Amino acid sequence: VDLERLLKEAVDAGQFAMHYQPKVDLCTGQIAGAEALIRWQHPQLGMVAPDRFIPLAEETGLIVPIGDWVIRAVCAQLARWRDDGQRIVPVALNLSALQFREGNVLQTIAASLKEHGLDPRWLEVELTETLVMYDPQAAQQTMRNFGDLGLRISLDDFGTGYSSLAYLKRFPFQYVKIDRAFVTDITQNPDDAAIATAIIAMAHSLRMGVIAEGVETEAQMQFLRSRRCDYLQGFYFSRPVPAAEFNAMVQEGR
Ligand code: G
Ligand code: G
Ligand code: NA
Ligand code: MN
Repeated sequence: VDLERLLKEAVDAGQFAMHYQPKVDLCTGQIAGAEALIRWQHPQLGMVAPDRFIPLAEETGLIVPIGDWVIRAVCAQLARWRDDGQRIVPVALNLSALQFREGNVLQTIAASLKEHGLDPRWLEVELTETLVMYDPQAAQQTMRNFGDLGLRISLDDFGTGYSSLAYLKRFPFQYVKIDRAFVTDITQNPDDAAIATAIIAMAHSLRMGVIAEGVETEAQMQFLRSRRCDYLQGFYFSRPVPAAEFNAMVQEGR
């Protein structure tokens, strides 16, 4: 199949949807936020995994219009929940390198927030270590602009790329996300346990919150809690789910 051609049509054809994965506060056990993750439902191909089409979208530049759609979709969803009188929590978007470097992503976000009368604190962005380190100077300026708008920024996939600890100090991140690679064997592998523990301590001394990704078991959750990790995200609590299901979880006070 010519996936690129199908991907080009997908935005206009309304084939994308956002799913939401809870971020859980390890002190209260409550849902404190969500990561928004795109899903592509093609009429013939069925569900196409993001791992298959996000890299293609990045190569072809289609990530810019798709990313703009994501921003508008998440803002519209938050506004709909708010207008329905629902309790809402901050939602984080993933930004790709191309969007971050070339798109008018900041203007798109600002316009979308304004259109819906949304306070910027309801929207967060996740940037990967690799994206930030590609051009640290430019990234720092762009991130300042995000900060000026009132958005909080997470450093995604921390520990898997080449990041300089000096940059970590200089960049305005509010959260660090410990990559799943260190979480999977955290209760069996002393090296992974040591790395995760060190990331938490370092982030806290730099006044950043810590989110552990890919938490799948009670034992991993207990370990992270004992090390004072702030939030967990992972299948242990919930997979990424459609908007209605996510909202139901938030309203139940889970
Ligand atoms: O659930 P998961 O299979 O959703 O996501 C796979 C990969 O696709 C992850 O690396 C994730 O960061 C990326 N991804 C998911 N949704 C988006 C999105 O809306 N924008 C971008 N740029 N990447 C996304
Ligand atoms: O790359 P990024 O961290 O943005 O992507 C999040 C990815 O991790 C998504 O594909 C999401 O579905 C996946 N994910 C979330 N929780 C878990 C988990 O507990 N285990 C595994 N294996 N994947 C997870
Ligand atoms: Na992410
Ligand atoms: Mn990640």
